Amino acid sequence: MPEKLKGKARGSAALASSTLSANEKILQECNRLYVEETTGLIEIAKSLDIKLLEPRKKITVLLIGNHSAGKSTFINWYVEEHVQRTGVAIETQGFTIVTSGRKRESLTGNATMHLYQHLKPLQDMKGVIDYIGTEISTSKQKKFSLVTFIDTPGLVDGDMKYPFDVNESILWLGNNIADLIFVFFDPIGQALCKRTLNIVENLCDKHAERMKFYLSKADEAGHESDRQRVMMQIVQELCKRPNLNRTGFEMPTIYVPTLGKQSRCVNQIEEVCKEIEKTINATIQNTLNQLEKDCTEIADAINEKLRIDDEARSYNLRAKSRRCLFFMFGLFVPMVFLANFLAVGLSDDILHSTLGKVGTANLRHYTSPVSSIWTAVPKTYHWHFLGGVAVLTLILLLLAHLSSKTRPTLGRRLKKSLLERREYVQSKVKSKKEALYKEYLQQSIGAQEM
Ligand SMILES: Nc1nc2c(ncn2[C@@H]2O[C@H](COP(=O)(O)OP(=O)(O)OP(=O)(O)O)[C@@H](O)[C@H]2O)c(=O)[nH]1
Ligand SMILES: [Mg+2]
Repeated sequence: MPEKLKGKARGSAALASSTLSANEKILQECNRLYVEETTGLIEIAKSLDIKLLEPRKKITVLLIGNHSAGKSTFINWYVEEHVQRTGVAIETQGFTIVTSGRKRESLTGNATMHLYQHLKPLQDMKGVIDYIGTEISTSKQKKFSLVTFIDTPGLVDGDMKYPFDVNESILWLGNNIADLIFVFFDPIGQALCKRTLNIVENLCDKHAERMKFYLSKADEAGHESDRQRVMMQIVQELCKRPNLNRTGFEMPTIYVPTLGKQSRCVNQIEEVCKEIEKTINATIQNTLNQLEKDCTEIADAINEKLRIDDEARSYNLRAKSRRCLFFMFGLFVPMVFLANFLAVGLSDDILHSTLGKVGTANLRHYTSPVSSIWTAVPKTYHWHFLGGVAVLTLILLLLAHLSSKTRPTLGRRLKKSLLERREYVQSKVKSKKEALYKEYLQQSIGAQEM
């Protein structure tokens, strides 16, 4: 790349990173630590048979509710851009992922699946692929750069035929993808739609803490007394379901202020934004805590590998010495008998000419215990005794062979790379995590108090 262009690219990258909020930077940095090509934690963990999940850079908010409850309008209000079609007709027929990006763009089902690999199971649900899409918006309003909304088809009872299994797909998203599930009940339409209640009950069973209920389009509810009545009705209906019968049922009343209707009704729409912020903060803390845990898990796995290697090495050393010992004995026993056989059987002349007088005397002296053994053994058993010596020799050699089995050990290069990786996760990544935590806390406490 020409120097001028390089400078420009660097400049725009710097500009992009300078426009990121501290929280965005923290989540992106955490994500980078996991996915980097060779030094990424996912890759390191994989080599140790540990499966780590890639931390997400954004939280996911799933919006569900009856048809025309105001789900899409809420997203448009949050994003401050008309990304989603709204209206009284059944507007949203499939799933739309609304997320922030560098360029305004609409993606089809296939492109969506490429972008969000973790949504792949949705593809296996018949029909969903044709009814899912992504809207990328450049908006940076509120906390949108850290949020991905999933707009869902309006739920209705009766004859309405969905082109895919709407219940199953919403349940899958709620159970596997969403950090927050907003349920919108509106006062006008089918507030008590059975399909909505069934899905809500099912999701509440496992993820009650993710679920937040809102009385949407509250400005349409008429007078305060009417609104109270509608609320009572909805809460009563919800409480009829055993899974939803919880004390302290909260249902803030919200409406989109920009629609221009004058209403004296209290608008708690800011509570929704606060809920999103709360979840973002919890996600950042969880991600940083998880980073620490994952580093410890990796370091522990490396320590364990090194411990096993040390153990194998000392086992191998013991095995080697055992093998040597058995082998030496195995050879020593027949050699001594052979030497004794020669010392006694060969004539003095032959021995003197090969070993000399002193050598012959020594040979006879040192092998004399074997001669005493021979005299102690009755003559008729000499062959048996010899057989016994042969068996003993075989046993000793067999033991030497069996002791030669060693355990596998790590190669020098592999061991070095394990030590480097342990050093990397324990010092570099953990200190990076400390720095990111500091950066995160500085936003709320301030630098001077830390
Ligand atoms: N007065 C008022 N009208 C609203 C509010 N929110 C949405 N609406 C209107 O309600 C109608 C339905 O809104 P949508 O956002 O399309 O509803 P939805 O839940 O996405 O509907 P489906 O996509 O069909 O499920 C539109 O005409 C909106 O203008 C609100 O807070 N107050
Ligand atoms: Mg909609």
